Amino acid sequence: MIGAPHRLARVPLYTPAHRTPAYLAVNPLGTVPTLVLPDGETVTESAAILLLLSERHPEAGLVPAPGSPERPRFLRWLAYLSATVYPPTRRYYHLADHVAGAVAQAELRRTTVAEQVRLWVAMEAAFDPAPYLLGDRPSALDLAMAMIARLSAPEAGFAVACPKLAAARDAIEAHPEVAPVWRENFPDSAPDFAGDRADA
Ligand SMILES: N[C@@H](CCC(=O)N[C@@H](CS)C(=O)NCC(=O)O)C(=O)O
Repeated sequence: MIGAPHRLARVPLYTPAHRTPAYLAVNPLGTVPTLVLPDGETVTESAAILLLLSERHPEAGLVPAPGSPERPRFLRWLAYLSATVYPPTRRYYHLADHVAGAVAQAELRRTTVAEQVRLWVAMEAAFDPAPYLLGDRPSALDLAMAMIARLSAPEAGFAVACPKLAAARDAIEAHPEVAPVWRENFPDSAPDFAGDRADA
């Protein structure tokens, strides 16, 4: 959406190529995304990457300008997604990092899914997308929300619990500049994806 020149290096997660010494030297946690700037500075944390890229390319209009009426809402919910929704989203895929044993992990899975639903429902109540979260223009908030929504536990039934957010997610995923990227990274993001069903 910004159109700036870049080189994309794919880090296939959950494969032997994941957590190689070479990648851990760039990002010690081995997570994605990581942005390496032309001067060699490394930036992790998706919210920081979105803010930095938007700051360096204001012409893309992906972040409401300081002082604009949309700015507080944008900052609040970007931080919410990053600091509050992302942790249980990631935990769901790493239960064994938190507790040992099948019984404890099943219980943690259940409470993690319930937490995800509670957090999404709170965000759902705060938005009336038209069609994007902040109105008729897409913003970095849509990208952050759609990305984390796609990673939500299938049992959380995101689209059923949060139809307004799901509509905004569908709008940004259909954006002509986003759709090809999404298809490549989230091949299951078709409308009939099982993750959209509460009973999945
Ligand atoms: N706080 C980080 C979280 C990044 C994160 O957890 N990324 C996931 C993929 S979306 C990941 O790398 N998972 C693989 C792993 O944790 O090993 C951010 O906001 O960018």
